[in-house]
Amino acid sequence: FTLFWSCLLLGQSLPRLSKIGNKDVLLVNNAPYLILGGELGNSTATSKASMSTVWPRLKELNLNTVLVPIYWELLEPEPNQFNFDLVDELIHDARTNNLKLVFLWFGSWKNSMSSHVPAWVKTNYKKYPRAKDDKGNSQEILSPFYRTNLEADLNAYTALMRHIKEVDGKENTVIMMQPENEIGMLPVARDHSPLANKKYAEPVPDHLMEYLLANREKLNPEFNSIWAKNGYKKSGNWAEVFGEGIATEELFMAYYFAKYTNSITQAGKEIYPIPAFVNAALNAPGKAPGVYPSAGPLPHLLDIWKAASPAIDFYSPDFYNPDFEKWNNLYTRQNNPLFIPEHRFDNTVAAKAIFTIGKYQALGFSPFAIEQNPNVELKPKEILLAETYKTLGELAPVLLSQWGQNKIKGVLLDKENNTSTFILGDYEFTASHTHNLGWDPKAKDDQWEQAAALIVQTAKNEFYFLGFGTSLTFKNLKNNKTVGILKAESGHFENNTWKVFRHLNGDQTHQGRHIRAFLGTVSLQRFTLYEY
Ligand code: N0T
Repeated sequence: FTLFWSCLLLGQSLPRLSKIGNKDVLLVNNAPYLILGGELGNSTATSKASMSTVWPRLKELNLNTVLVPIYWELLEPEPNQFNFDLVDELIHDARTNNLKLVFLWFGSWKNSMSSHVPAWVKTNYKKYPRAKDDKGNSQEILSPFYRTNLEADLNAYTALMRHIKEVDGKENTVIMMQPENEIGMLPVARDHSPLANKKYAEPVPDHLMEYLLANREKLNPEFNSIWAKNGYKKSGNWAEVFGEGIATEELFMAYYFAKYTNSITQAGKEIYPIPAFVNAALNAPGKAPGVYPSAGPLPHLLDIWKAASPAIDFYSPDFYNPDFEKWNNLYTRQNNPLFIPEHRFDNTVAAKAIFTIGKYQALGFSPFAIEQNPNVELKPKEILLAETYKTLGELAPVLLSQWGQNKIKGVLLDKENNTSTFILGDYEFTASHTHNLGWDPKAKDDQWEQAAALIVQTAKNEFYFLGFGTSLTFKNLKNNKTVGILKAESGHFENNTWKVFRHLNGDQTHQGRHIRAFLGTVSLQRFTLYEY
């Protein structure tokens, strides 16, 4: 069965990636879909009882999608004996709760380690060899260089995909797959097992060299500089082409991790071709390969990953690091679709969901450990996320109708970056943190709570604004006239129809000078502008 034929037979109704204008979009049941997601903590989805209080919590948070691990050790407790009970319960309960699923395959690797492989793999380390450090010590990391490891993982993953196809091929509750989780090499930059050593001394594979040469003009600068330093050598072993040292060792590992993961993904897609992505633990700045989990799909390795893993649709950053915008900019180069499968569930997630969808028109956003403690009352950060997802969900049809046409902008504001300008149609907007208005005593604080807004243009002078902690002022770039507010309303959508809650004027627009929403709660507004 080739990928081509399974696509044809299953028809054009499976979840798939497409484009609207110049942006990627996920199609689910043939319609554009925005993932308002959350990822479960690692051990939550291991029993029906454990999930029972979680489902209502996910509904309270207004998620439309939940990212859930499938654990190899529980799926295949004995070789080739599969237990699909958990998978079936998850699909059934997700449907009952009107939620979609993204499955995370905790297979060979989970946060670098092979902690989720079945006991029969763990204990049979002769048959399923481990990566070794430079002193020959085995790590609890399956070596990507051994066919037996690949075949065992591939056998389980394809059994899973076959099962999903069988039980969900029509309904499409499962919309994407994440093969493996945060792949990474530790505690040294490369595997020193016998086969790894052998491969390291062999020539860089031809097809990788061909890819790099063909894409030479578009290579990411961080990778390009490694290759450039060694004079863009076209052949030789890894150290000859890229230079001696840990930077090259990381490239080498990235290639073989990517190739292994690609084989699994490709085999899964031949059975059931839904989108697949791989996530990365971002490297802590200033740390060396081997110290941080290395060789995953990190920005400086994406050229290698792309060359070796054509079956993987995109690569995603997990956020436990600062510099949100910087990393997202790195992950949106070379047309990589942006999806945030994990962000630490801190007080900033609501702002970042709004910003990510506004600025990048990302496929979606998903805080990690979304369920928190489902038995206690919602905390402020959870309430704000719930309001954000509800409002984004209502605005989604409008957003998706303007997707990829330069009609949507997003801003993320704090004390350091407290204003931002952007252009929509004839207008230049200035977005400013509401603490700049000087009315809030908190403006004197050292840190400002993060504010965010997205603005979508729906007609020449008509816009929707969604967010908090932001004020907007305007300039017309086409003429020298002053821009005023013709009308401003807060409201919401009911069955895709705009319902006005309040007509906003007076103090709420600073007597016609700005559009704004204070911190603390999500506001959805529609406004029109005019010139005088
Ligand atoms: C993430 C999560 C889960 C100060 C950590 C992040 C999830 C995995 N790993 O809770 O384990 O399955 O994908 C690793 C980054 C931590 C960096 C802390 C920096």
